[in-house]
Amino acid sequence: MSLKRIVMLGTGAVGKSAITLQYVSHYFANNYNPTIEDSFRTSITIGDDSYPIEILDTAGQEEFDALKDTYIRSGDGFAIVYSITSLTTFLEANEIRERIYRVLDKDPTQHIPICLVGNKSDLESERTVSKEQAEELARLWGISFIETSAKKKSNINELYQIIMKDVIDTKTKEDEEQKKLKEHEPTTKKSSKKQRNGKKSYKKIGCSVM
Ligand SMILES: Nc1nc2c(ncn2[C@@H]2O[C@H](COP(=O)(O)OP(=O)(O)OP(=O)(O)O)[C@@H](O)[C@H]2O)c(=O)[nH]1
Ligand SMILES: [Mg+2]
Repeated sequence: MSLKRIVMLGTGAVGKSAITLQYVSHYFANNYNPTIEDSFRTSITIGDDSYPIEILDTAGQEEFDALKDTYIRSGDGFAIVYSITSLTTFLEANEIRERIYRVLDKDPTQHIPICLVGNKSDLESERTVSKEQAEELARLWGISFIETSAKKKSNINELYQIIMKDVIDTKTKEDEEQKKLKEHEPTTKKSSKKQRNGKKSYKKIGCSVM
C-alpha cells in the first residue's frame, strides 16, 4: 500500500505535537512551542503488515492557518484533537470536521477516517469534557473516539492504530465499489451493441441515448 498521510488537527495547545512526538520519538516535551507545520515519516504495524505513514502536524493557532487546507487535501486519515480540560477546544471539533468535509469535497453521508481525540487524560482533576459526551458526539458523527495522554504515553499507539485501520477499511470499501462499477461497464456496452443490431437505426438510438 502506498504512503498514507495522517493529519493532526485541533485548536492551539491541545497537544497535537506532544502526541505526534510521543509516537514518533518517544518523548514528552513540557514546554509549549506553537507549531507552524511539521511532518514526520514512520511506519505502523497492523497485524502482520507494516505500512509507511506520514504524520502531518498542523498549526492550531490561527495566525499559522495558511497551509492547513493543503495538508487536509493530502490526508488519508485525520485526528481531531481537543483537551479534556478545555470545553472550548471540544466545541471547536465540529468546525474542524466540517472543514475536512468541505476541503475534501465530500458529501456528509460519505465516511472519512476521522478519530476524535480527547488529550491530557492525565489531568483528571481539571476535566471539563466528560468521556460520555465525547463518545456521544463521535457516535453521532459515525467516527471513532479515544482519550489519550501524551504525557503518560497512554493510548498513543492505539490512536494511530485506530486511524490506520479505518484508512485501510475505507480504501478497501472504495476499491470494491469501483470494481463493482467497472463490472457493470461491459454489460452497458453489450446492450448498446445489441440495440445497434436491432431494428432501430444506429442514428436514432444514438439520439435517444444522448
Ligand atoms: N498534562 C499534559 N500536558 C500536555 C499533554 N499533551 C500536551 N501537553 C502540554 O500542552 C502544551 C501544548 O502542547 P502542544 O503539543 O505543543 O500543543 P499543540 O496542539 O501542538 O499546539 P499548536 O502547535 O499551537 O497547535 C505543552 O505545554 C504540552 O507539554 C498531555 O497529555 N498532558
Ligand atoms: Mg503543535
